Amino acid sequence: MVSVPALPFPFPLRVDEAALLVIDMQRDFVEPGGFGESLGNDVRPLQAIIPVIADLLALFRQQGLPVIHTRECHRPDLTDCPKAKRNRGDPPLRIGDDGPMGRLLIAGEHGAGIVDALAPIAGETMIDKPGKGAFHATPLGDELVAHRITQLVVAGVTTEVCVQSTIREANDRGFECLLVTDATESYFPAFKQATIDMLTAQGAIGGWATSSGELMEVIR
Ligand code: TIU
Repeated sequence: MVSVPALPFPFPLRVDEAALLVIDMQRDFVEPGGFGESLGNDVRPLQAIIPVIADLLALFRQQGLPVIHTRECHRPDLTDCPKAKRNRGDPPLRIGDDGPMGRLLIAGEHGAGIVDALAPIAGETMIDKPGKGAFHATPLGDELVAHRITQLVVAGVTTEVCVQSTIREANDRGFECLLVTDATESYFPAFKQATIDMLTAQGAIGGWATSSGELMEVIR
């Protein structure tokens, strides 16, 4: 066990039981013309975390530690997309509609792919998820148990939507989560901070938070 400086108190990292979980770093959320922009968001601020996640990926790969990526996406026939999700709000383009990067949030389309700088490499796990939380209707939980992973270092977008949902799902399943604060971003800065505050309050009721610098120094 090694101790990572974190909020609300040091995270007891068990390196042999930890994985890096990179959530939904897809063009659809961080590039113009995708799902995130169709919801009315300025997606550009999210691009700032790409180099930070690239550094985390490089270190985990160099150390031979497991890496898991997720993509929020749906089958082309939308059978795994609830009407309540697709019909929400009044966006110009909905899930499955044609956009400049292909059909929004549809598996296999360019927009649903991971940004080039963070592309998975051979041996890394990819979880396609129809929900916000990465455990809902996916094999993630079974994969973690099979590989004896008990701790998740969490990065990706967006902090208060898919990242927070996933951390809460993980927490209820007995996994310990360390959120890397400069490796996650939201379209709403106040929501990012509120998420960090909510998760780490009450003695890490949802999990811990640290910076990439502090984490990487300990792992190195
Ligand atoms: N809209 C928003 O903030 N997020 C999502 O729809 N999905 C994820 O967070 N991945």
